[in-house]
Amino acid sequence: MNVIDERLQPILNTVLHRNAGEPEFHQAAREVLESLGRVVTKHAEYSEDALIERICEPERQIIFRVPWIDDQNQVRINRGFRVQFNSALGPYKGGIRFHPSVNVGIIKFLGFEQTFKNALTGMPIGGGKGGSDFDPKGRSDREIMRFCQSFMVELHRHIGEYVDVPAGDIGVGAREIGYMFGMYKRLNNRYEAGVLTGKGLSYGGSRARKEATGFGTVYFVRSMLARHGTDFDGKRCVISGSGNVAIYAMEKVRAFGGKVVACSDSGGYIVDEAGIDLDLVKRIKEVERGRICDYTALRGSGCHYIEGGSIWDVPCDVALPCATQNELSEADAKTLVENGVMAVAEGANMPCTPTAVQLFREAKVLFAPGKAANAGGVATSALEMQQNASRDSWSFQKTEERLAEIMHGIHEACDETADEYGVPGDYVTGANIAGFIRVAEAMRALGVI
Ligand code: NDP
Ligand code: 2IT
Repeated sequence: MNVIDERLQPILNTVLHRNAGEPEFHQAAREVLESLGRVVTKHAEYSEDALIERICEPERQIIFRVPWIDDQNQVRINRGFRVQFNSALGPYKGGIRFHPSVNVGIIKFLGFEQTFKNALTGMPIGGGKGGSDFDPKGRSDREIMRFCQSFMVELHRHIGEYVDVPAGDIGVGAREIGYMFGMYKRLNNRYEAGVLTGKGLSYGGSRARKEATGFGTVYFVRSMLARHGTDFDGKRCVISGSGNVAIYAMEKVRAFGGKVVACSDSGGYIVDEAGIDLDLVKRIKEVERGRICDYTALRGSGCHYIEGGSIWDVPCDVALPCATQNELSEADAKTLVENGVMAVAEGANMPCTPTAVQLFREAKVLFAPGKAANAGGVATSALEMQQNASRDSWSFQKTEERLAEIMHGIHEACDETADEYGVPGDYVTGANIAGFIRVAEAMRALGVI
């Protein structure tokens, strides 16, 4: 575990005390604070006026009841959240997660990470996150619609194009965004396209938004590999998850000449040495909303499914955890290192445990933290806002070119910041410091609010 600067320890103590029982938020705050010792040494002004304490405290936290009626006519109750973390750089911006594990601590960690991630994109967006402990698995389309509508009946009071702009995350894609946008439009009686991003293309969505997070992660890895004199050509890749981020990461790895040999869902993982058949994964996950275990029967011979277990047992050159927080443990990191992994990039938010990250660092594995590597999704959301505000619609090519530029810019910012602060090659410290400085500069200008 890294040591934390003695000037920052009291701030972490306050976070731990004030947010008792929220381990994911503690973990995210500790990681950022561990990076900031070097900054307060060089720039005493950033620790004035309790700026760092303020950055660790969400501006607003909203918790609400979400009643809905299932297909058996039973009333169900879930809990909804929106944590509006920091609006120094722009309206709060961040996804909505529907998963039974959601609680206020998880949404807080995601909103905190989002603040620095959004700053790294260089776009005018603050940080926020929302969600519900609603479990969409096995729910009919009508149930999903009624849930999304009820969720928005409360959420609509707190969001807006200039206030807070939600998008998707785990369990929330274009279908859910469509139902939420429909209810928002009805309640407000205005076509405010820029209130949500990740919309479908038929009603104001951006081309390349669906692909953006996965594509962006792979663009980031390409820059990281190039910086170290190599590329994706012929590399074996393992990508966890088989949702939005994982699918489009697989697509881009393949386009860059790499071979994806394994992917997963929460039930287990598949290994296909010939290379994962992406069209089949898309059919199973995007069309049939099925399980990854269905892959083997549909694909025929040459592949196998392992129920449970760890996908990180599969040897690879590049590992991209794209499922959920803390899915890659210290033991997994050890296995990856023993199997010769060269680069690891977090497509998901905080998928590697702190001890796993430490192990990668010690083994000199190239490691890209989520707030840098997966920022392509939210960056393209900001491009969607830009298109909505100008009543325009860009081509796929133009949007993807902007995404590629932004990802390259994030890579350069992390790399140069790491050099400047005396930790060359440390993308974690580079990302934390570069993101922090952008937020801190704006907060200083805006006074104590
Ligand atoms: P999806 O819901 O599309 O896919 C999530 C995938 O991860 C599924 O394969 C799911 O399996 C698996 N998964 C989810 N929770 C768990 C769990 N507790 N244990 C094991 N597997 C799990 O979500 P996304 O692809 O959008 O999101 C994946 C990650 O990327 C998240 O960390 C998210 O915060 C992050 N992210 C997403 C962005 C976006 O634009 N969507 C942008 C930046 C980051 P199963 O179906 O079995 O649950
Ligand atoms: O974690 C994330 O960056 C997202 N879920 C995307 C947020 C967004 O507003 O597009």
